[in-house]
Amino acid sequence: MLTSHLYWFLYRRRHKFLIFLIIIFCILFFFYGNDYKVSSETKKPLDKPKIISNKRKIRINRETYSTPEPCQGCPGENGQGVQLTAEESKNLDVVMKKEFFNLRASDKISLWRSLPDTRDQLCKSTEYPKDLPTASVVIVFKNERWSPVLRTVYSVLNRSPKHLLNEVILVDDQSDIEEMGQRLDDYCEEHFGDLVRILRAPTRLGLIKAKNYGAKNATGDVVVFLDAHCEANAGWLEPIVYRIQQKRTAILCPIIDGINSYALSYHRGFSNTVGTFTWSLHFSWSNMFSRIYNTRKSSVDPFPLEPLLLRIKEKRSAILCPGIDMISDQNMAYGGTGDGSVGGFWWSLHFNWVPIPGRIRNAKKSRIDPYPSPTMAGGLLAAHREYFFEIGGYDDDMEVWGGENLEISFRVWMCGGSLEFVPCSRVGHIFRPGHPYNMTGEKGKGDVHGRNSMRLAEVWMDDYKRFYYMHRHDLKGKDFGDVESRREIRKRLNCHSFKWYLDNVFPEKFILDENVHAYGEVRNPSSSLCLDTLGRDEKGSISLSIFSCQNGVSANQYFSLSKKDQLRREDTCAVALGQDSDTMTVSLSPCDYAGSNQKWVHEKRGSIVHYPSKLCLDVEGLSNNDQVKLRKCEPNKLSQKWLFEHYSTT
Ligand code: LR7
Ligand code: MN
Repeated sequence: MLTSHLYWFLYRRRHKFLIFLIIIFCILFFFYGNDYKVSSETKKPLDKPKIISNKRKIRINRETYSTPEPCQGCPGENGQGVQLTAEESKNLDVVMKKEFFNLRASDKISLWRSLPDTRDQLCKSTEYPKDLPTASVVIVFKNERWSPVLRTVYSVLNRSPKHLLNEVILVDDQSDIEEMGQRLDDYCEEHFGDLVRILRAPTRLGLIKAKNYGAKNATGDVVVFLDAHCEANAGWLEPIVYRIQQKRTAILCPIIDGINSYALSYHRGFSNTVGTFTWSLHFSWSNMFSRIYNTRKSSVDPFPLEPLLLRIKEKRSAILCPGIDMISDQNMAYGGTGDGSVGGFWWSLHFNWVPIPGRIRNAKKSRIDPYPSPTMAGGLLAAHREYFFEIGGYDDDMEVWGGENLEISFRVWMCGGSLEFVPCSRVGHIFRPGHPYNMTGEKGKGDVHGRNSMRLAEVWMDDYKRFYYMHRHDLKGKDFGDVESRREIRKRLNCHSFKWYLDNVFPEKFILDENVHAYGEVRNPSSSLCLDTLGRDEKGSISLSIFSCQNGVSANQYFSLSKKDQLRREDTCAVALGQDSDTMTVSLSPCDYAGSNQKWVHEKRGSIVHYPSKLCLDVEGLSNNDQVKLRKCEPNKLSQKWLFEHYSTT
């Protein structure tokens, strides 16, 4: 029966069989014969990078891997942003809400794209020895998408000298995205062979344990961690491994460039500032608002005069300011503003950027030398692989996200190493306003940052952990797991105290109850109203307000009266606003810019006087959420009496 059918098919319908074969061939060719990526979202073919090594029979290795040609004229080349058509922009908000970056724009850009070289000119002419430590690059990912992940990999493979790149290790932290499974394995096997290894986490590890897992499997001399949505820029690796060759105990961070989450444009630096003003009519710098940042189409040109002239030609009515670089008044060292920050922290144990302290800037011999930073952002760093584990790797009981960056920062400094930023190493990172994965761990009722930070405070911060618990009263007495093995590290390495770290590594950090006249809640006893920030974001200027006293449990009501006579918070100082000589209001502005306006005088249970205006803080007629007033001082007026929670005796 079967054979007679076959006979009929082959001999009677020979021409039809031929057509059938051709159709099968076409289908196969369509799926396998070209190398087009398929957009995960639209399922449409996309631009492909020109992969020269495509379809080789031999397995790719360090010798046989060859860098593809850049995709000339393709969207996003040279780090440009990508404009979507009206059609492509339909329901883009749905994509943005899920991914927190513009996946459609990313999918239009070649997996291997050219970037503007954002390094200082001096870096480009620096020559490094041939014989340097090799690097394993560990990239952990959870629910990251095809195009940003592969663009990260291509950027690393193509911008690292072959003899220095040992391998790239991708750690899949149980992603739920289908294309990142077998398809990724196949793609990497075919295009990268031995150069890229994919490890699949046995359970959801969270990024901290996933980084440990990747590093344990690495074999290079140096381990480099990157997020899975980065682009390594020209010459990024040499200065890092070179510095580690010189100093085995240095942990290094490249300078982070910004990749805009809407347009996927690549920008030099990211913590750019714009000029603003305080209501006291002082000029101040403020971090570039995302509204402005997100509309920039391209990165900054490196030449001083041309961009100004060009822009004036385009727009006669524009008044232009060049970005201001700093020249040290001590040793004339030149430092660009793009690299003008180091890592700091809030006592709530969140990371922040702070301007490079003068002492660090002045100690630089050359503007491209690595320079110390008190902390790091967390994602992009390199360490000697053995040293990384000698000082304790990451805390394997920290869950999902957060805290590990400050933990390793405090630890490396306290235990004899250093943390440094490397100006000649630049890596772009897509800054996303949210996370495409579940942020709740199993322990600590899902507050992973809270619990992780408790662990770090308990092990590394000695008594200074009080400031963390001031912000997180709710965590007092809560379970943070076993930290014995982490305390062991501190003992074994004979590490310094946290006080040593504050004194030596971060003397700029304001300590809320040291070198102060008074601190804590600031109460007007007659009304039981207290000074309060109302929880506003304290990065810029905010008004100083009042609210019913919370009896010391609200960090928003914690103020210090410093020995410099500032009425202040961590980074901001109270200043008076307004021109009226009888009443003024008060705001909190960055301490550095507040000038003499920030001086206050107070006696226990007495008034708080704004020194320059001689006016007194007054709550008369005010209620919850009002901005506090400055009025003419009246010696016995109850609404002008204030009491700090604590007065220092020294
Ligand atoms: O459960 C998870 N498992 C993972 O593998 C959660 C995340 N991840 C992966 C994720 O896919 C990504 O590749 O871990 C990486 C980092 O996660 P992001 O990109 O969502 O984090 P982020 O960029 O918001 O977070 C910063 O802070 C984190 C605190 O734990 C980590 O230290 C991140 O590495 C860090 N990223 C940077 O510092 C990049 C530069 C930011 C600046 C400035
Ligand atoms: Mn990231």
